[in-house]
Amino acid sequence: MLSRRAFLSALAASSAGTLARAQTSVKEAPPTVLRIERRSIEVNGKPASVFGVRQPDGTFGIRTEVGKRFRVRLENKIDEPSLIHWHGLTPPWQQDGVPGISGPPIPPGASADYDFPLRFGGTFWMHSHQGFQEQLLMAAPLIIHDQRDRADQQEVIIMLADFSFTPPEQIFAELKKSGMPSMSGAASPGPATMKGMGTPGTTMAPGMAMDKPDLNDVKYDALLANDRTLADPAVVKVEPGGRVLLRVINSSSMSAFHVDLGALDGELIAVDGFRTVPVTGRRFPITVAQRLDIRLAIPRAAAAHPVLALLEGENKQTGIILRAGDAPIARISDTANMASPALTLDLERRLRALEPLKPRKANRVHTLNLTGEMAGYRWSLNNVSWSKDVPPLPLAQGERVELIFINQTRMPHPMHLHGHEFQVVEIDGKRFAGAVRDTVLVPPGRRVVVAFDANNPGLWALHCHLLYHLEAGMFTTLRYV
Ligand SMILES: [Cu+2]
Repeated sequence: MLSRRAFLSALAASSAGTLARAQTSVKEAPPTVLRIERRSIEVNGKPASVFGVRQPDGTFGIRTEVGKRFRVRLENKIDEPSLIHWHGLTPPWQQDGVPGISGPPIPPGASADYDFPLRFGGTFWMHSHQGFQEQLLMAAPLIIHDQRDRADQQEVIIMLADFSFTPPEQIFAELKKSGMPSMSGAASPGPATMKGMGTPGTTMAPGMAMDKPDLNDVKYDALLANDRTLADPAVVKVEPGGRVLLRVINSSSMSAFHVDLGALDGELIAVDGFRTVPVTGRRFPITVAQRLDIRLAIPRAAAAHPVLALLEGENKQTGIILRAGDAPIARISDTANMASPALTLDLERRLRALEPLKPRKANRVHTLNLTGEMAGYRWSLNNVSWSKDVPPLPLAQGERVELIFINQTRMPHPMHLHGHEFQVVEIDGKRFAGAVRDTVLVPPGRRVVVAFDANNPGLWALHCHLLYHLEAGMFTTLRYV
């Protein structure tokens, strides 16, 4: 039997769609075509060449339904190899879209086919896992509708991103050169605050008092919400008195935000696609790669309701405007009056999964110390920077596995496991049945434990989702058959 890997690479190497067609019953609709493309946007009044993942009719990403199969033909229309990861989904491992782990990248002009069942609904996304393509906005929504969607509810997607006119290779080179690149932001430490910063082997006891965390390695030229800044924000018409479901996706390479609903109360109903006991509030944290589903009741009066995203630790912001009726739209500055605080685990501690994992003792526990230093920009797990020679973490099918993340650095790290949803079960020694999700924030000095069921055998990536940390080696794999 042709392995899936061989199957995908055969498709990638030739233009043959024949294999896929042979597997497809005549009655099935053709697969959704997604194209990896170059496109132009305008940022701060200047043209920018970025990437996109779009259907032939221009739709970004995919909206589909739970219970359907994810049947996609991905076409590479750019002049370099690429591969797309379906973030948060649980495909067979060969279709997970991580070059060198799941399979080879798609060469320019070639395509690859995907076909697997969609087990659950929610807000997901897709992004390149190849090189630094994600920094050039190679990301798109992946929405799986389910019973949460109501006919009387308008869906509004907000894709957050960070943007720089500096090529990402140069950003990375400068980070590696000094650990404090010239594009380093206001919150970046001067030499006086560099002391003790994550020297090799430095350990910090979980929960110990931390100095100000080190945030925002990269100073960006703009923060985007649906490709726009607040100078010319996306304006979405909403019904006065109507209901809105915000699907917020943080597709940033490096930037975490506080989502700020202004005067509106929001009801958080899901994180990373998975339902939680609803939490009402006006401000919700979202680190890199996470998603928030927030229900809003729009007041009856005509008004413009900004939904802002405040960069953690700084006074930069982006956002969109929900416009109810013919309300005038006031210009909102991309600079807030004051810097926002760093993200904390206060919300994470309160979140409770609506459908938690069955309580069960872990069969296997892996401890992952998040390690590294700004100097030389070396990032690692258990002091090992990723290379092909690093053996995968072992586990076995059917096991309940717990991953203990202990952040020994001064930077927050959003940790993402591929191919499985996990549940947050402990923060700093306190057990609880927290949110089911796929990416969890581990702030400096903190200890976070997640649990998952080993029910999707294969070779899977496990990494920090900050793009330049991942590229610098804060990445590993796990494998079981
Ligand atoms: Cu990191």
